Amino acid sequence: MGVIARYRQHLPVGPATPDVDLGEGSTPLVPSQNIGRALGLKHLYFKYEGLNPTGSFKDRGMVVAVARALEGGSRVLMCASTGNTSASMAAYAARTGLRAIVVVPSGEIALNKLSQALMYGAKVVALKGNFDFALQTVRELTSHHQVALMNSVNPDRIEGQKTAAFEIVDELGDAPDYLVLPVGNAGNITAYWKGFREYHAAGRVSRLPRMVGAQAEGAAPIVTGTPVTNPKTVASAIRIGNPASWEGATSARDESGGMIAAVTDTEILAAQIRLASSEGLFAEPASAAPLALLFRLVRDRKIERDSTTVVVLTGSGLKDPDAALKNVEPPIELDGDARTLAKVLKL
Ligand code: AN7
Repeated sequence: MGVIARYRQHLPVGPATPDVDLGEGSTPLVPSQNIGRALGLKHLYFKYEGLNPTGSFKDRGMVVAVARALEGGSRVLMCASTGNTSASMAAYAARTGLRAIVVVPSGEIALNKLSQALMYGAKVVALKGNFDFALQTVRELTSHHQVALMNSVNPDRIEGQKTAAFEIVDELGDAPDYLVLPVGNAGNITAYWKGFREYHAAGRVSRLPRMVGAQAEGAAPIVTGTPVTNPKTVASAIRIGNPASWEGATSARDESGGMIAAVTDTEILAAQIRLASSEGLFAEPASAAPLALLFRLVRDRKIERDSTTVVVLTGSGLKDPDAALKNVEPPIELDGDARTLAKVLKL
């Protein structure tokens, strides 16, 4: 069952909305086995969004936005993307027979994300410039042509993405104390906050979580309070200098008593390896940013031991193996038999 069927009564869909479904959502909320204990946190969970059909959380919002675009008679979909949005949009367009055009910053997106968009049959334009320029260009074009804009400035995207907050509550029985997630274009933090508030208004939770957002130091406009002209980080998914949902992010932060802070690329890559090698969870660099921030908050004693914390792992590590492989030992090259193998392994 996809998110539309599971949360229909909370979404802007009606009897005339087409049934679009790739089985997105219902991702595992994995209790930490090792990191929580090492940090002294009793209730640490990972929301493993990399298990969505195209490997990131984007599918939750995309399924709703594509269903609504179909309902409204759109034939052509377009987005700017650091990779995951384009992969997701291309998949749902393929599924529904719509044309997909994706605009990505040339040379700036992970190869596996690009291969997804191409395999799903999208027309891919690698535009010179960064993501912010790509988004500006796509917004301008879609305002003059019969092409549906599928970035998270499309409110249907936010509606679908809020279902992740519902799932966490439905599983834990209440909202967590802290929800920690990466912030790029800031649609997701906006969506989670909306989801928690809606469940609160419906009496489904007794409290609201503190929303904690992580940006990369070289791409931290919300932390510094000014757009970044030339954003830089290893986490290409959140290499964004002027987030479209800036205000949604600061509202979520301020209304929840949370924070948005920056972590360095070194911290991100260290958190990514630790997550993979001590929990068996491989997430892309952007998804490791919130874990890196959590390490720092625990060190600074900003999180209580008995609090419930959920870290959102927004995308699969398989999306961008190149970024990860720079930090692990390469395979042992061997030309030999069982005896030499045993010797090399010191068994
Ligand atoms: C893995 O695909 O912006 O703050 O164009 O792919 O809601 O933007 C991706 C963003 C976090 C940030 N983690 O979420 C795109 C794009 C991963 C991501 C984010 C992205 P937002």
